[in-house]
Amino acid sequence: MARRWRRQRRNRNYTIGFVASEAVQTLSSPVEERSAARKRLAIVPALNEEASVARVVAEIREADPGFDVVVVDDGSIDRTSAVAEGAGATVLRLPFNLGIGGAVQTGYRYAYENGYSIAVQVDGDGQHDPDELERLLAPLLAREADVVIGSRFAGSGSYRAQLSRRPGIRLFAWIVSLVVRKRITDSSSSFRAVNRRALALFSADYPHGFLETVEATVLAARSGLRIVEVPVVMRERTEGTSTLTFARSLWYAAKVLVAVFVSLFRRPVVHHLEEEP
Ligand SMILES: Nc1nc2c(ncn2[C@@H]2O[C@H](COP(=O)(O)OP(=O)(O)O)[C@@H](O)[C@H]2O)c(=O)[nH]1
Ligand SMILES: [Mg+2]
Repeated sequence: MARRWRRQRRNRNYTIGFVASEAVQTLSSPVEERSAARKRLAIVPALNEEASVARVVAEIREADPGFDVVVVDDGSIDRTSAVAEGAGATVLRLPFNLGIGGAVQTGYRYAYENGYSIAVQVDGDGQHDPDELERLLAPLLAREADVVIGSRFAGSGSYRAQLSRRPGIRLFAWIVSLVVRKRITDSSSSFRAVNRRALALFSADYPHGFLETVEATVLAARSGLRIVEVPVVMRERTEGTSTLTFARSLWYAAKVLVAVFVSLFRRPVVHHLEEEP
C-alpha cells in the first residue's frame, strides 16, 4: 500500500485528453484520473460548527473539485446551516436532532438515492484534513475495499488522543479486530470513504448514537464488505467543543460493547448487496 502510494506520488502531473469534451483536462495523478469518472459526495455532519464548517467545505473543494458537499445539520442553534450554504454546500437540515448516527445516515441515503458511487465522511469541526482524501479513496478506486477507514494509529502519525479516550480506543481496536477477524486500529475514526455497495447497506441500516462508527465497522464486516485502513494524520479541534464528554464516553462505550455483542446474533437487513459497476 505504502509503496503504491509513493509510486502514485511520483506519477503526479499527468495530462489526459477527453474525447467526449473539447477541453483537455489536466489531472494531477492516476488516482484523480480514476476518481474523476465517479460521482462523489462528501458528507459533513455538523452540529454548532459555524466557526469551522466553511473552511471544511472550502478545503474539500480545494483538495478535489469533483466532490459535491452535503452538510447535515440537525438542530444547530448557531449559524452552521447559513454558513455552510454560503460556502457552497448543499445543506440537509433536519427538523430535530437525530444524533450523529442519524445525521450521517441521512447523508448516506442522500448519496445512495442521488446515484453517487463514492461518499466520504468528513467532520465539520476541521479535525479531518481533506488533503488526505486522495489517500482515503485509493483502495476504493483500486477496488480493494468497500469501506476505507482513515486511521490515526495505523501509521507513524503523531496524533495523541486525549488520555481519557485512549483505553477506550484500545479496547475497541481489540474487540473489533477480533469480531471482524482483521486488525483494525481505529474503529472509532469517522474519517472514512465508502463505495456504492457500502452506501446500499448504510442507507438501509446504520447504527445510531455516539461511537456509531465502531458499530458500523462491525456491521460492514458482518455484511461481507471489505474494510481497509489507511494511515491518516488528524488535526486537533481548534474551534467549538467536542460533543463527547468523559462521562458520556464511558456510558457510550458500555452501550457500544453491548451493541457489538448483539450484532453478532443479528440477521443482516440487506441480503443482496449490489455489485460495483
Ligand atoms: N448533524 C450532527 N452532527 C453532529 C452531531 N453530533 C456531533 N456532530 C458532528 O460530528 C462531528 C464529530 O463530532 P465531535 O463532537 O467533534 O466528536 P469527536 O471528534 O469524537 O470529539 C462534528 O463535526 C460535529 O459537529 C449531531 O447530533 N448531529
Ligand atoms: Mg471532532
